[in-house]
Amino acid sequence: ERSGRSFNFGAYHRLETIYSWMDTLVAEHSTLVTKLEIGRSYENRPMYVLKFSKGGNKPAIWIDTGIHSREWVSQATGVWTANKIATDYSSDASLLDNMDIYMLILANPDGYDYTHNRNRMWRKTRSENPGSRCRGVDPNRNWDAGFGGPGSSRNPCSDSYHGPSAHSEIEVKNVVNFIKSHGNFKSFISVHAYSQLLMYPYGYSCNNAAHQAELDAIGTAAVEKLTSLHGTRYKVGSICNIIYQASGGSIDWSYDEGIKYSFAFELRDTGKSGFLLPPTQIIPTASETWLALKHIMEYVRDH
Ligand code: ING
Ligand code: ZN
Repeated sequence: ERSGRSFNFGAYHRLETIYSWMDTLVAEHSTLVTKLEIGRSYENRPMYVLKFSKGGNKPAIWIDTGIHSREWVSQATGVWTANKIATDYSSDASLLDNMDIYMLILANPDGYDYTHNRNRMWRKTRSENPGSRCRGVDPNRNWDAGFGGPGSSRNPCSDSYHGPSAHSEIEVKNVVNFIKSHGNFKSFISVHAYSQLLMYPYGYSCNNAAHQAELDAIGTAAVEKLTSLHGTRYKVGSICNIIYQASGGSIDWSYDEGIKYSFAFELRDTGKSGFLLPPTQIIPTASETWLALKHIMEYVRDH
């Protein structure tokens, strides 16, 4: 009863509902979509990656949503996008003739469950911090890229706590292991909310990345397409220059690993509703974001 046709993409769903929707998606598009478990979370929840592939192991694009649990439009956009890829790209010639797409929709499953059951504003993982009453590490300050530097906190009670060491969080480590063992990712895209930004490295430094001009041009063109749908205005720039200095972020890590096309989105809105974006905005947000994602993915395919 949770088929692609009856699932409500315009609502926020609990973790278990998203897990079971994944199985339906795989069942309905079994020649295109497979579900991989890349590991378990701190609280032992499976971390599922949806692989969209027409066969073989092609150069690949990574998309994660929900690394910060309270940014609900991110996970919801991930669900809509996965369905879009499965339904649009099943039969016709497409991107998937040349590339595979991997989507981690619930990048922080323990946090996501916590935002439904305990605290809607929870951002971090749920790991215990020895010697502190406060739980959790910011999973976007925990990557081995300027780890522990400016824009991250050494206080376990802070929402930007970087953790005891790089990749201390099993949720981060699982992604690192997966990306490294695959070895052929060309693009790494991480989806947050909110602020309406499309960002590229670096966050740990305010110096330009080696490919700054190219990344800026891709981002600017992607955002033009995004805006064309509903008029939503986005800004484009490096993390440090456009939002704030932040060390230990995922796209800085992927970029320094050699994945040139590393981007992070901040979806709607600009603060009116913030993390509590009304569900009526999920489909408009996902639809416009898709135009930007498609632009980046097609560029990556052609370069
Ligand atoms: N913003 C991001 C954060 O982690 C960011 C901004 C993105 C920083 C990518 C570093 C790298 O603070 C939100 N809303 O979480
Ligand atoms: Zn975030």
